[in-house]
Amino acid sequence: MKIPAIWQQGGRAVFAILFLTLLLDGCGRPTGSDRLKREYRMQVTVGPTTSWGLGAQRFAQLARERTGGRIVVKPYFRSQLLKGAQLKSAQMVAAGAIDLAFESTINISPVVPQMNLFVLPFFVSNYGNLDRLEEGEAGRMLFAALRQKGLEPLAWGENGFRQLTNNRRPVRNPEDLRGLRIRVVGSPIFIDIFHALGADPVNMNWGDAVTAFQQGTVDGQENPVGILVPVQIYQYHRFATFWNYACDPLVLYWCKKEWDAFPQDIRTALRSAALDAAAFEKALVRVGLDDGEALKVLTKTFRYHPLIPDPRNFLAQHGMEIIIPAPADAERFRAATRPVMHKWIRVTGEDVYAAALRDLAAQ
Ligand code: X2X
Repeated sequence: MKIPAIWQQGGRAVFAILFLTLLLDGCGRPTGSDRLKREYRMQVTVGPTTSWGLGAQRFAQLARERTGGRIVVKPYFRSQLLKGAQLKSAQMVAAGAIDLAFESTINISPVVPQMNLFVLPFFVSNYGNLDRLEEGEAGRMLFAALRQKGLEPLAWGENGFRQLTNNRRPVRNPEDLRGLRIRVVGSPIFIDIFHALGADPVNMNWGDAVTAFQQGTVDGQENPVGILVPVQIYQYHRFATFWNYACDPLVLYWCKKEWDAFPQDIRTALRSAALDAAAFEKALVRVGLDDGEALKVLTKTFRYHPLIPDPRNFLAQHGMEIIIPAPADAERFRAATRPVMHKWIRVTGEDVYAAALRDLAAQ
């Protein structure tokens, strides 16, 4: 039988376009007979062996188990889906180009400026405060702000308190920081903080940062131990200042349009998977740095025995000098960054800041 020419050419093209449209359809319009995608792509900024990366893998595993294999989440590490541009993740997930992310609040802050709350210099400073903010009115406001931008938050995770390391000298006070070239993330509050402290900040993506440490093009950096231990920061830097100057929660969030289209049973299963994976991940990053609660949670609830129960000691054993600033020096760091604090409260939102103060006061 002779196939009409129109069907052979134009028809085939239309067919191909239809097929591609179905295949490439963005967030919120799943493909396939059960309207679910074969794979949901998750953006993760760092590598798989960090606590953050382990949390992402645990979520993928629990998501598969609790949905009976219907939801397959694949983590893409080191901002691979963004070609390294970590600050673009919230924008890409909101647009549906990426399904979900396990992401630092710092990297969300270009889309949700309220997230700067946690990096107001020397504001949060301990786990009790951090928990009060996440569980309190401020946390609810931040999750509402995410929803407004098209992102459905499932759980708070944690990168941790950010600590300073460098290869020049022990940093105990603002004078010691003077002139040090410090790699910071590309969010502008970090440039402001390190300028105020007299350092010479340079911003770059995390992927480039690791190369910069290796090549010694920067003197130092600031990141939590859940990242610093796996990247073996002691190979590049001799001094570590534990000053809890900024905190860095993670949020596991999904493209809201896609999320809203899931059946209720899937949403329930995924939310419980996210909460459990995040609780595990939080305990991992806190172990050895809190009052002992994290180790209890890991061993009792998750039956998991961390390889490195005391990360500060581990860094010291690998040749690092650990510095904990004396209270008077800590106060001088705080005083030097006070103008930055005032400027960035306005960017964060006076309302969120006021809610945070109420959360902290409600002991
Ligand atoms: O870039 C960083 O320093 C990192 C990995 O901590 C974040 O994603 C904010």
